[in-house]
Amino acid sequence: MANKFKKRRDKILNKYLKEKEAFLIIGEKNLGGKPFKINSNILYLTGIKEENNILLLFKGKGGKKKEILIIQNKNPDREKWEGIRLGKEKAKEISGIDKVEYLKNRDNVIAGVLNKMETVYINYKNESTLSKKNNKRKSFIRDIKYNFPHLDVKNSTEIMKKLRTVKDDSEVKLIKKAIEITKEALYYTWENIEPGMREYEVKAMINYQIKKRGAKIAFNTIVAGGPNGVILHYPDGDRKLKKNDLLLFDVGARWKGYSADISRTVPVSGKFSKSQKEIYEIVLKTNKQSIKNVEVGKTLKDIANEAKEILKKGLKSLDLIDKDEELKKYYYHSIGHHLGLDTHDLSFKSEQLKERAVITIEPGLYIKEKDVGIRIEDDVLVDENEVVNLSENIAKETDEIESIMNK
Ligand SMILES: [Mn+2]
Repeated sequence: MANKFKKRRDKILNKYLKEKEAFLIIGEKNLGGKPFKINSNILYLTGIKEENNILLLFKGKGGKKKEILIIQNKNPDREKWEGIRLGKEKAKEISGIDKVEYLKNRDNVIAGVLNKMETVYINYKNESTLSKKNNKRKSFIRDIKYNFPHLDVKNSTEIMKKLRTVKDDSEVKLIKKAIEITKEALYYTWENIEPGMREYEVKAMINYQIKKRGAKIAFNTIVAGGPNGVILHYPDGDRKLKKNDLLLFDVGARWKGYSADISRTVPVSGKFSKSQKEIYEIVLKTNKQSIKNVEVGKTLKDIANEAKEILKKGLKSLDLIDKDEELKKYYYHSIGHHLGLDTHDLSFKSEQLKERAVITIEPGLYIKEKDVGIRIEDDVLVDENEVVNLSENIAKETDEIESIMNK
């Protein structure tokens, strides 16, 4: 079996690099307070989960394809504190890259290649973002620009987006597994919710169910009861759940790097009230129709506009709005995003969907006066000639949810 990471690198080498062009990805910790997560581009291209690694792909004279991976030095003293480092042999085995070097030789290795190149693609946006915050990656990129002034420096992100918005089979399989674990965690939690519990208890319960299954938490789980459901990124809460509350979950397991992203809204009592159900059905209808509306060639914006029409109609039928413009009072986010190694995966917002894209569809309604916040989110594969709802097995009909909760 050909190494899938090698296949991905080959795409870059074959399709995007000309003679004397190099492609350089610098991995680093995700800064800015987020939980530790490996640079997803490095992971995508090498399968290696260590931080600070550097991948260098290039075409030498005559278009000869070459790859070098630079990894953390073995360091027995540091390893006592931080854990075992991969080392060359393991790195070769996982990535399928024959030439692996240690970071201590970084400058020589890179100079040896870049001196012979004319163009280098690097992961940075532009000059102004480079001067903003300082970190290892940015100072390294500045050094490259300074030390190799002959190079034409281009942004590698466009190439990565093109690759990553089209999922291969192994990626879809991992997303499916992440969805399956998310489903099991949701169902366990629904069966065990009781009025009087605090939001944080429910959150701990669902996160534990995910971790228990060997997965990671893809993003900060949202568990928002009653009036808190209208806050889109509701942070950790301690509301004591009331019998008549709706409870909104936005949750995803991460399996081998790949994220699920699922939202469901359930009644704490195990039974939707009549008025909750009326609003729920509008969101559900929008969710289902929007999934049907997904197709190759459309943009997420097209799908969002179609969704808005359904939401408006529904709200009018319940006399919650009179005019179209009033929709934004009750619905104030986009319809979805690409999903993959990042929960909000690399993508072009305005680009037409391609075959094998995986996106979320997540309409909602947030009616403050009624203490009602509802979002129903599924993960969808845009496959050849059809749309596959990867999370179709996670209950979203009101009677299905009620029967799970009353088990
Ligand atoms: Mn989402």
